[in-house]
Amino acid sequence: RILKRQMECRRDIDRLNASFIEIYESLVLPQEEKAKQKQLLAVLEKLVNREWPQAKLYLYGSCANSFGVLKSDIDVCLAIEDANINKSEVLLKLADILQSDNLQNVQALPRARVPIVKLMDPVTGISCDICINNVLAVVNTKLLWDYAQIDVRLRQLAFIVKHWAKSRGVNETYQGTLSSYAYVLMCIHFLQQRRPAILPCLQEMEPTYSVTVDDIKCAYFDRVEKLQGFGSRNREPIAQLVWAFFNYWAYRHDYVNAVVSVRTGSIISKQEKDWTRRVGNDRHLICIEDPFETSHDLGRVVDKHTIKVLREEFERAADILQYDPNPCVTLFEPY
Ligand code: 3AT
Ligand code: MG
Repeated sequence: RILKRQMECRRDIDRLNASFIEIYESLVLPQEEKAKQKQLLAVLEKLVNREWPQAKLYLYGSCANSFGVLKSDIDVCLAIEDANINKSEVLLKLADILQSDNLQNVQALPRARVPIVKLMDPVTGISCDICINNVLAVVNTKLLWDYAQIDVRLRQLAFIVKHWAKSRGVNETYQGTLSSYAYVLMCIHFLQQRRPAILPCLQEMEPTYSVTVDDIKCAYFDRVEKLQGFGSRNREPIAQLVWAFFNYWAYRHDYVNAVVSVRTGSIISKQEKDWTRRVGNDRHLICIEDPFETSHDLGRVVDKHTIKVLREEFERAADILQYDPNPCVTLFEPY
């Protein structure tokens, strides 16, 4: 009887694994979408360089960190080296330039937390946000991209977690839940912590890439092609990792004391970061350290109401994966 039960279990995991891989593949951005993004970037570059010949445009966020799902907007950073520029003026000028071309819905938001110009390109149908000199975001985009090259299970896990978070309405920073960037960092950290580890800690290795941005030194090992197969001693399939990820955030994470840190590849203490009490609006109820801007807690948007929502969602997901006969459907049910 025991053997029969074990074989059934095995079959269940195999089936669940196949379903998760299918979901992952359905979310991955097709090549032709990427080509369209490049095409739009080239159009924008031409327009921008007429006004600012030295300026450069960079893609960042999910269109460049390899965690982009179908139908994401693209994030563009306009980098102007001149230290004397006034960001709001540049933003308004940029909106003017774009408006006079045939781009649609051009809108400058100079007072947003990250000031941007929004637009829609009618040729490709792509919407786009352009910010100015947000170079740190370009660098953290590269870090995420580099991690994704090491083991395919990172992308699989992160796509499933992002898809879950969007379906369940817990991917809205302005409503007090977490950003996609925060979820990807949680996935990287989780895979750094598996035993055997599936991902290394790139910032603890001999740096091969180093830049200083806004007085922050960003350095890490970026020859990731040398790390192919790093996680191969760990043979956990994606279904098991998804289950363990939600189980960790539902029942095992120490919300009182622990900070998740991709920079060190470990858990560090709130005490050490002085994140033990509320300062202004930062409550530090779930702590995720930014890998470069280490004073920045990506969980600071979470308040005493939304922490409950989040934890209930983690528990719901963990319980579904444990007990539900058809978890791949229930997990992503709209809230
Ligand atoms: P979506 O597919 O658009 O949901 P994304 O990876 O593009 O995911 P966001 O649109 O939330 O994520 O953010 C765009 C990029 O901006 C991702 C990251 O490089 C940077 N970023 C976002 N939030 C922060 C933050 N709080 N601190 C530093 N960088 C951030
Ligand atoms: Mg984005």
